Amino acid sequence: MGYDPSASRIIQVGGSTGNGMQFVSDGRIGDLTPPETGILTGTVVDNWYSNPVAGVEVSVFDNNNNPCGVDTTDENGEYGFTLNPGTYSALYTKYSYLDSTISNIVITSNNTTTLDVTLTFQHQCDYRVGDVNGSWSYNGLDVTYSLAYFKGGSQPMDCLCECTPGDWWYVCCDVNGDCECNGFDITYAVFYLKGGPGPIPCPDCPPINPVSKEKPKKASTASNSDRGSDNRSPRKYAPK
Ligand SMILES: [Ca+2]
Ligand SMILES: [Ca+2]
Repeated sequence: MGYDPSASRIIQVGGSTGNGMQFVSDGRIGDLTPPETGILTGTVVDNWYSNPVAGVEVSVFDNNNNPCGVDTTDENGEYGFTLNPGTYSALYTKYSYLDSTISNIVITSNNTTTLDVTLTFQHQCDYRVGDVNGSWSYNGLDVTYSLAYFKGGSQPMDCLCECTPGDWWYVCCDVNGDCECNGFDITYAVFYLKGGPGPIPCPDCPPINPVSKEKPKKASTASNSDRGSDNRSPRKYAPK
């Protein structure tokens, strides 16, 4: 295509001749046409603290419910897709959170659609209050076990769980209901064994199945993959 002084729509400088005269494009040149896609991006936060949630699986589906892609939120809770123009839905899933589906997401070419999502946290702590030795009952042996733990012995069994968003600790160790695992629980337990008040769960994460007679085959504790990239040491479990 040569230089056309009558061109009414000068969109893009397409090149240059040796004499300094520039070619112009009328917009029909394929490699200058922007890609016909749009961006879907956003941040996922929890409903407790509005903190970013990492490790959320985001799945996008088209109008016919065909999967169009999967992304996982990063440490900033961010995700993103490049999509053809159209209408989509997105499903957000993570262990310890309720699934969320957003429909009628409209993607237009060369535009970014931002979709920030708040996921509702729902803890999955299945345990017996005070049962730190994994026997599925609470008695003096648990107090002995806790004492040994505080002196460097084995950790409480089967009850490391995410009580509130991002906060993993041994919830079965807390018997005085203050959402901490420490020596006060030993004191409380000794009073209990002498006829004092019974064990109280942390109100943030009482056992999800308090009447079950049997210990769950797979304890409530999430697998490492469920925990995603959160490798922080569990808080609130160290003796004080
Ligand atoms: Ca026990
Ligand atoms: Ca406590």
